[in-house]
Amino acid sequence: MSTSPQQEEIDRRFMAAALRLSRRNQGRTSTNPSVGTLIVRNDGLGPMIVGTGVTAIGGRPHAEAEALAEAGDLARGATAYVTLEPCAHHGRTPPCAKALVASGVARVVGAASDPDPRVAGQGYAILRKAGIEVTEGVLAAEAANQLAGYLMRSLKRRPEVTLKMALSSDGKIGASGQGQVAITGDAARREVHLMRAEADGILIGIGTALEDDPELTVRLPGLENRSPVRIVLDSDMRLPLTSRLVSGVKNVPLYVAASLEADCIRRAALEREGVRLIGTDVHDGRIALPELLEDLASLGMSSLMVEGGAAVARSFLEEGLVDRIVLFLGTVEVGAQGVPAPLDASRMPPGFQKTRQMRFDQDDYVEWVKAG
Ligand code: AOF
Ligand code: ZN
Repeated sequence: MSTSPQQEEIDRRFMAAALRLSRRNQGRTSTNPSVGTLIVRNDGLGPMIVGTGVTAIGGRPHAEAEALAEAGDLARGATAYVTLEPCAHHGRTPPCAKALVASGVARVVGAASDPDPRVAGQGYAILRKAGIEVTEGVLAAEAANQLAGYLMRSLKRRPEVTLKMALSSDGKIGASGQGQVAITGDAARREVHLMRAEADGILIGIGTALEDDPELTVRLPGLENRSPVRIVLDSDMRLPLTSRLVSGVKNVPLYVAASLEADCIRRAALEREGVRLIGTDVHDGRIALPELLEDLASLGMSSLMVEGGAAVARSFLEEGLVDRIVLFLGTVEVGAQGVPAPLDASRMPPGFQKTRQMRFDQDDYVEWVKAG
């Protein structure tokens, strides 16, 4: 059945709302994606939302179950907007496709297809077989962006990697020997914390850990409990037991990725503090990143933010392991003692496309995403 241009517009509007809703639990549902569902009725007075759902913290119940429970009998004859194809498998919860059929919805509008082999088209097929009208692919690109971590982990067995950097007006990312240098303002800092809240992990190198002694937590009012797992690349396990990263381990998990041959006494000391070790291969003093990413994916991480420093950023870029680059361009000048950024803000790396540009007070924000 073909959809009228007016209906297509309505579909895009509600799918955009479902995608916004799905952000609520982004970073808290792994290994499940955070999905949004709206149940919308139109009884002649214009469309009305009668049920909303988002994948629950921890991944279950799924979004559809929540939205259908809220809609109750009002779901009969309604349209369901789902940001991901409804599941078709009996997992820890019954299949959402069957719950949609049982609810009596007349139409399902989906954004992304689910690559999970237990679903992979079968969710939509169950709906169609039951006589439900299905429209797929509405706001597919936006959904792919929103679900990028889940899709990357499902298809490539690694988390989606966002490289985030703050660059001074003279192209520096900090200054050696001076600890943390404020390059951007408060509004940009808050955006970074929001990005952290939506990620599953934040990664830095030992150089940054020693230089800045960061906490790498989310410190936004109301989102303090949304800090993702922290990971330090530290092949020789030099991270001090007195660092803020180690001190905060009771509240937010900390992983140290270290050489399999690193000192076992240091290892025991870190583990006693509650730090978790990931043994990695090291080639020429560098941790083997593809293997590490695979390990992080098997620990359940779908999205990873790489926050510093220059050497780590360069390694991820050189190995083609960056999917998204977020640059905050500050107005501060750092000067000659500064550490040069591993890339030029005026030159987008080949293979990337600009997807967003924003402003946070005096600071510019640019987002580049790997094409394809
Ligand atoms: C949905 N709605 O809200 C989500 C879905 O371990 P399980 O049983 O929870 O299944 C995990 C799979 O469920 C996951 O790989 C993906 O295919 C799907 N996620 N599906 O219908 C949702 N989060
Ligand atoms: Zn489901």
